[in-house]
Amino acid sequence: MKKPVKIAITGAGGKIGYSLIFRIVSGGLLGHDQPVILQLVETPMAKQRLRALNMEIEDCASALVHGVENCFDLDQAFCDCDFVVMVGAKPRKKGMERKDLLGLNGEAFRAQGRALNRNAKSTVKVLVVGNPANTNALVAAANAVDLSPECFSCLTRLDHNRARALLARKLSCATSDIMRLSVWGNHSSTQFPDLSCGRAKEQAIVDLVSDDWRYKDFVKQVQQRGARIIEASGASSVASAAHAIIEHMQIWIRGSAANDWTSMGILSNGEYGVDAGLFSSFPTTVDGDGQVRVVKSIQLQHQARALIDKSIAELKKERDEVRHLLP
Ligand code: NAX
Repeated sequence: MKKPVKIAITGAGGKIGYSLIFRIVSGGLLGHDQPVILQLVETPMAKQRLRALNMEIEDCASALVHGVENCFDLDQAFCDCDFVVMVGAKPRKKGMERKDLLGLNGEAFRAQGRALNRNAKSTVKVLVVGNPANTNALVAAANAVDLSPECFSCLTRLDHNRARALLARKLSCATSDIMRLSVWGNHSSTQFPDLSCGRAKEQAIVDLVSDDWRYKDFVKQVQQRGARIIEASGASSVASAAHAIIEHMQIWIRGSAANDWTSMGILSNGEYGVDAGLFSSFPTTVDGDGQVRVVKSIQLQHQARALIDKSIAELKKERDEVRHLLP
């Protein structure tokens, strides 16, 4: 057996936490030979829920679980962590503006970024899921002043998977036949799912669909998939989000598949004209050693450029609203 690794999950007592944790417990994230120590991070209000979760984890009798700690203190939560999945975030309540939510969650992510800085390993991989995920990632990474921003990413793999599944259905092929999709910008309804380099069974997807479908129906359906789920179930995606978290982390740890890429929210260094310093989704590849790289040389048509610019404008606005939380 290998040495256990420490994984902290914020918002562990919530819905995504419940879907995610048991996949980790059963080896679905790091493999069946990798023991884990789980740091379950929550607000004190969720104490009772964590107690129930602890009993259920224990009742799995998993040989992989070498420890479970309930953490209400951030220094304890992130001490020597190898991986952190930041799911915990407050939902938008009635009467609250998006700006209020940005500020409220931004403060929590500032405290978490500072605590990561004090306690986590310098090699830690931190995935931000809680919304607004890109801007929360920006706040956490900026406040973890001694950690490399490359330690941070935010989740857009769910949007990537939604785009893949939609195309597989449209083109009557398997999702594994669909490759090289890109999600650009914010994890919000302005995101731009892009199939311009996409391949389906070795054919260029642009040759299989009309431009009208590509820039209107496809984009809209992916952008609004989350809202459709809320309409149908009354809550945002849970199991598909947990699945996307697992895939995002596995790709980040083991590398992306040869000839394919993924979508990840990462710190922009100005690639494709995205303002440096924003956390934006890009098409990315990951080396076997976990090094994330933005896919280069994609030719953006003017429609694509306009859609990306719209999402980046939203990210800039969000950044301006949390500027007081940035060091
Ligand atoms: P839940 O409301 O079920 O769970 C959230 C949990 O976080 C609660 O238990 C709460 O007590 C805890 N929490 C809140 N603030 C915290 C803090 N400062 N520290 C620690 N814990 C804290 O929501 P759930 O359905 O699990 O969704 C969690 C977040 O994921 C939401 O912000 C949601 O919008 C976001 N999502 C992001 C996705 C993405 O692709 N980036 C997709 C799925 C999901 O919509």
